Amino acid sequence: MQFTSPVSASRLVFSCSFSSSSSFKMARSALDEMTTSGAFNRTPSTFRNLISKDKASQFPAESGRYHLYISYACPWASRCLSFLKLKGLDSSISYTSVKPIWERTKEGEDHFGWVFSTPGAEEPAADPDPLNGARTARELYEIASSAYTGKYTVPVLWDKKLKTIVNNESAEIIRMFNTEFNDLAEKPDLDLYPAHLRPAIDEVNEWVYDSINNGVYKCGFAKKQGPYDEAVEKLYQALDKCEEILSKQRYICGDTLTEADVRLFVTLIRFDEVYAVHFKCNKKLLHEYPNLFNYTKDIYQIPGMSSTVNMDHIKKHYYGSHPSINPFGIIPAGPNIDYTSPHDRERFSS
Ligand SMILES: N[C@@H](CCC(=O)N[C@@H](CS)C(=O)NCC(=O)O)C(=O)O
Repeated sequence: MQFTSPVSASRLVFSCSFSSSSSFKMARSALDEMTTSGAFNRTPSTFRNLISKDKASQFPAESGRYHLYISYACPWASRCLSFLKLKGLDSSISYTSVKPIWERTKEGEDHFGWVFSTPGAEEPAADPDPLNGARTARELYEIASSAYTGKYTVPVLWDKKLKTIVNNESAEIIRMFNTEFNDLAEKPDLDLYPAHLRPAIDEVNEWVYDSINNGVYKCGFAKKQGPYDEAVEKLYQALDKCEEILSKQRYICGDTLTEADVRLFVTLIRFDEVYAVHFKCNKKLLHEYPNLFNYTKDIYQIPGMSSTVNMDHIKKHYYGSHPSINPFGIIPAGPNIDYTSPHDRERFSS
């Protein structure tokens, strides 16, 4: 996915996209995003406004004004939560996770999606919607726009003041968290998208997104052998390329942690526990790649990062929310990898 150039924050940019295979008013999920050849085809996010450090903008960076709705299961939402933690934005930007398993979002409709916990219910790491009392993520989109017909995805970056969705595209949310809240951040000097590394980061993001982040979904959601074979081949070529790069340097773009590492990490941490089985990415397991495996541990052990990984939510969600792939919702027992164990990545530090 390409990061689009900054959109004017003084204008609410809203557009709807429809895949040719879906009917106009029907609520859709990722499971419906198929081409006629049986390949998974992700549609773009639609709310694309930007928060700015410019106090005169429509969405100025202010403490306490914005809320991040996430699912701990979701890799895209987790990269936003990772930035929130790494930059030290906990006291300025609040967040809530939905429940891990999709439920019916409206009586009499076949759409299944994210739902919030209910007050009093014991749901570890999932809470009721503290702002709008919404039962579903779908309701947030309906509050923000009565004309919305896209998917009801997380992450959602919510403006408490204007009671609307600012942005639902993680690639943009992480950039805003990186730079626009520096007056409020505990780590204003941490720049995960520094100017001198931007071309390298953009280049890595492009192939990592296509072949790995989205690539695992293309493997898992393929409905024909051909698209699966193609996706799996690209996935393993890209993983081999990462392994090679990481045999020479600590991080994917050199000797410092960048946005590209966070984007890669969210897929790697889910790989052996979920994608290998659920999405049929089993040609080789992550822990069979020495550099990639140690790299994943290295990033997991950065202060704040482990709090973004809730393996219980991750496993419950994938295995429990895609009945076309796993009809009985059985959650496999293993492999329960310990990412807190020692790694060898310090060998690259000077
Ligand atoms: N491009 C979006 C993708 C977000 C996305 O696809 N989220 C998934 C969860 S992993 C979702 O909410 N899916 C709901 C659905 O398909 O109905 C982003 O990166 O922010």
